[in-house]
Parts: sequence; structure tokens; C-alpha cells
Amino acid sequence: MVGLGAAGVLVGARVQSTVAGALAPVQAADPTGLAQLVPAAGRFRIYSVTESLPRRTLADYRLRVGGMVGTPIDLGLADLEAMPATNLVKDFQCVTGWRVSRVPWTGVLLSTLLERAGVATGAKAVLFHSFDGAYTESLTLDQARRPDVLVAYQMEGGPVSQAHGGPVRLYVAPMYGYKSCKWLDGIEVTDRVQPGYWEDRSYDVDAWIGKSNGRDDKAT
Ligand SMILES: Nc1nc2c(c(=O)[nH]1)N[C@H]1C(S)=C(S)[C@@H](COP(=O)(O)O)O[C@H]1N2
Ligand SMILES: [Mo]
Repeated sequence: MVGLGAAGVLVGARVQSTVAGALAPVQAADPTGLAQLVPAAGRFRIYSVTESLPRRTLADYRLRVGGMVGTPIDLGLADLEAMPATNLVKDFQCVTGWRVSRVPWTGVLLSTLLERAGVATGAKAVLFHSFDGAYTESLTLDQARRPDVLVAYQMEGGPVSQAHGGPVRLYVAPMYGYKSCKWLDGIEVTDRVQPGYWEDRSYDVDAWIGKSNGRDDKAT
């Protein structure tokens, strides 16, 4: 692959590891003690580019949709849950090679939120903000309106856990995992695509699974 390669993600991400209860590295990397939550990660690996896993209580959680929109909106988790829900069962694949097949996801289509806020003329893209204070991601408006791009509040049959980016994370089914911004608290409509955290570190902005990052036939 091009750029940093897999090691770039693993080292840069201060990876909190995981498969099948391999907890030692997680505890070592987690001064907050929140790593206890990680066994629930199951087949996933838990990533955070920050030192600890950020937390929002359900009562405190807000998702803001703003930028180039007609009507900025500000939603709590209950507001999201009251909107039409979409269920998807789809794979999750990290650019470093691990893949979790047939994951159930539930949430609100990003397109529904954009429609509700009203995208302004001249807008071209969407920038996602995380309440970890460090991670961002982006999509073109066309990508953002796809029927397999979800603002997810459930995965694997339960609430999105804190470790997986709860209470709300993005899920961009056709792209590598780094597009699926965890701890999502802001959706900003913009006039251009702004490269996100890993894209500033050499990963492709268009992160189509199997067709980006120079790994067309290496994605497994
Ligand atoms: N805020 C934030 N979102 C993030 C990341 C991160 O480090 N911070 N890592 C990304 C990467 S590279 C992957 S593969 C997935 C991992 O999701 P998981 O931790 O739920 O397995 O989250 C993505 N979203
Ligand atoms: Mo990833």
C-alpha cells in the first residue's frame, strides 16, 4: 500500500488492542481504566488516536448539524432515536486488513439529517467532528447522501458502546473504517472536502474498500 502503510495506523493510533480478550496492551495504554469495556469489542479492534476513550453521558450528548445549511439542528440521542431508523447488515473493514463480517447497524441515514437541515446552494462536502477533540473525517455530498451511510446509535444489536464511539458514531459502509468517525458530535456542511485525521497522514480521502490506498487486491 502507499503512504504510511499499516504500521502507520498501528503506531500512530496508540492502538487499543483486542481480539478475543487480549487485554494487556489495552490496560497499559489506558490510564482511565475504561479498558474494562473493551472485551465487548469482540471481533473488532478498538482504535483511538487520543490517550483515552472520551465519554459523554446520554443526558449530555448532543449532535449538531450546521455549517452551510438552512436550519442548523441540535439533537439529543432521543431525538435521533425518534427519527426514521435504518438497519443495515454489512461488513466493517479497516485499511490495515482486519475485517468483521455481517455487522448489524442501526441509525439515521446521514441523508435524512442533511435533508432536515437543508443543504445550502454551493455546498459540496460534509465534515465530521468527534468529541475526542482530535479526529475529523469528511465526505463529498454525493457520498454523504448514499443509502449505506449511517449516523449509527446501535451496532451488533445494542447501543454503540463507549469504546466503539458511542453514543453515536458514523458508519460509512463502502469505505475503509477510518471514514467511520467515532464519538460523533458535529456534522458540518462545507464548500470543499477537508482531509481528515488519517488523510493528513497519507491515507486516501476517497477510501473505497478494495479501490483505494493502493490495495485493490490486498484487502482481505
Ligand atoms: N474518533 C475516532 N474515530 C475513529 C478512529 C479513531 O481513532 N478516532 N479510528 C478509525 C479507524 S482507523 C477504524 S478502523 C475504526 C475502528 O472502529 P472500532 O474502534 O469501533 O473498531 O474507527 C475509525 N474511527
Ligand atoms: Mo482503521
